[in-house]
Amino acid sequence: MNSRNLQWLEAEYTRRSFLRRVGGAGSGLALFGAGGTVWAAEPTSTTGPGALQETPFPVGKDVDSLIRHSGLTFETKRDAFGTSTIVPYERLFVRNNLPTPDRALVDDRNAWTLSVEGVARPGILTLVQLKALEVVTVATVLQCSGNGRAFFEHEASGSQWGVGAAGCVIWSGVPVRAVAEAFGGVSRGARFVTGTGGEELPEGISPDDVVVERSIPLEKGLEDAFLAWEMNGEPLPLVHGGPLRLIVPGYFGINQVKFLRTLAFTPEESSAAIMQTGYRVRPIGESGDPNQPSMWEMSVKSWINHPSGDGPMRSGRVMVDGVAFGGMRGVRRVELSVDGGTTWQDAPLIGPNLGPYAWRQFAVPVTLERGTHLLMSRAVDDAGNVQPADRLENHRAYANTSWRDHAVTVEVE
Ligand SMILES: Nc1nc2c(c(=O)[nH]1)N[C@H]1C(S)=C(S)[C@@H](COP(=O)(O)O)O[C@H]1N2
Ligand SMILES: [Mo]
Repeated sequence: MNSRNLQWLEAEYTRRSFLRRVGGAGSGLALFGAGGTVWAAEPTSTTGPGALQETPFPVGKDVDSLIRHSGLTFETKRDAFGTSTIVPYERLFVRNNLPTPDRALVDDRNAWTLSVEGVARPGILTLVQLKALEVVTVATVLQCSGNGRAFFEHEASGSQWGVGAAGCVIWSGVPVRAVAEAFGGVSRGARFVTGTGGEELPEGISPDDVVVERSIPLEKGLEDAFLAWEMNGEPLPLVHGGPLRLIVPGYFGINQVKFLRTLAFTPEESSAAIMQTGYRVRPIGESGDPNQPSMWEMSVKSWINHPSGDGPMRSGRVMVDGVAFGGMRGVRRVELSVDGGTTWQDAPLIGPNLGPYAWRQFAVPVTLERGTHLLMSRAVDDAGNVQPADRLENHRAYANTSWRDHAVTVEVE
């Protein structure tokens, strides 16, 4: 089997949660059987005006700030990012390939164990022990590979994310390098750092078909990847991978393995489907192949958050704001167009610079007269790379950075 299983799982989950909601056959059905990790066991948020009793938003999420694509995928609305750089837990997007593990996972965080392989002396460390090794605090953009998929035209399967499968978050954790050193150093021949998620896997399917296991180049892993237990000042929430998660600054979301159980220094990339054939950039209609580019490094991108284009506006002065990031490097500047990309003006960066992996926000006041306006932003990274006008067409609709696609249409009355 191949990575199609992941889509099957999501579709199957959505079907079953629907059956559960309407109380028909399959009511209360556990996707993975007894003792399994069942989304149905996840407490749901039912407060707030937009809350629906039967919509399983992860606990504590602000239902008015999120778009629910499925029981496993929640997107931040364009107008819910605000202008203070960090996206709080309540508004941060969620993307799970598998059902979120049971809350029991975070009952005793410090007892969580991490198995370390491909080092001189393989072994296990508890979270308490990891916390005593070394600590770094880093702000990064967490972004799903499929963010911007909704703007592709070939009807790629998967969540139809607009701009909101992304957020800027501050993490604390221990460098991968320090963990390797604690076990006597990386084994000879290792070329990758491979992280394995801690979800319970369904029976009767080969683990490789469903496990969330990803590899990144060893140099990157030793340079600045780390294992995080804290997010935005709080113990890492369960839906975001608590108790422990791999963070690879500047890389796409899929590499940020949640519920990290194993950290291995390996000679080859993981044999998991999501590494071998999934998360590969490939021409439309072609199947996944290990020779195609893997979804690793992100590149320069920006978009406008306000005005969001939802509903008509009054004519006059309006503050246009949005976010910009370089992916693997900082942002040099951002430009704004209010005439569909014909002319551009400078969009000053506001707020703190939290390092090359964080996003910057920009804000520029403009005056909009009555009529229809097409607004867009275009960022340039520290190396001079310019955000492109057009997306790279690809089968899975990944890595959309097109400034045209991310434009907002504003009706002014
Ligand atoms: N263990 C595990 N890690 C995972 C996933 C998952 O399903 N399981 N999803 C990945 C994907 S595709 C993305 S985009 C990010 C989403 O992170 P978030 O849910 O914290 O926003 O986590 C990644 N890490
Ligand atoms: Mo993702």
